[in-house]
Amino acid sequence: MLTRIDHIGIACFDLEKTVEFYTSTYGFSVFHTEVNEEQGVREAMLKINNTDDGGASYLQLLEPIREDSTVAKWLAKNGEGVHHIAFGTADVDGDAAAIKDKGVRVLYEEPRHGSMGSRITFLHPKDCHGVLTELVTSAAVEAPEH
Ligand code: CMX
Ligand code: CO
Repeated sequence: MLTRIDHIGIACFDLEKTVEFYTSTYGFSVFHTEVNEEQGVREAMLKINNTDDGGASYLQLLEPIREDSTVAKWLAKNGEGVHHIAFGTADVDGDAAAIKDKGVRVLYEEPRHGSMGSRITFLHPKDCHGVLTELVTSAAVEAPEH
């Protein structure tokens, strides 16, 4: 079951400048930073609020680290902006399988490594009314069977 907005992914050209905007304009603070080699990004997670499922909602600011990263390709085409939304679940495997059964393309056969030890997968934007959609099981709210 999808129980929270886990994060909104925002693609940017310059992570430090974008972090500076979000911290000085809104008063948000950086909760975590990480390089995800597999996804081809470096990122800052800004925590907005905790959620009643034991998780939290974040902004995920993303800067590509390679020219062939999906985010670099997207920035070249669109410029900076909202890149994806992510829903949180205690069971990314089960929810991804159920959504696949409804005819939506799930991009990974097995969930991959995401921020802060989470497990993530993506749904194709063309099957989601133009929205690249991520499913996340955070380490904090992982179901006991996984
Ligand atoms: N949101 C909405 N639509 C998108 C999109 C996005 N973020 N990215 C691509 N599209 C659309 C394109 O506009 C294009 O549509 P048209 O054919 O109408 O022009 C279509 O999807 C194909 O796009 P493309 O530019 O040819 O890109 P690819 O097919 O090579 O890749 C996708 C698209 C979704 C498969 C790829 O971006 C992907 O695998 N994404 C998942 C991984 C990811 O985004 N990682 C970074 C974030 C990591 C994290 O959150 O931790
Ligand atoms: Co994300």
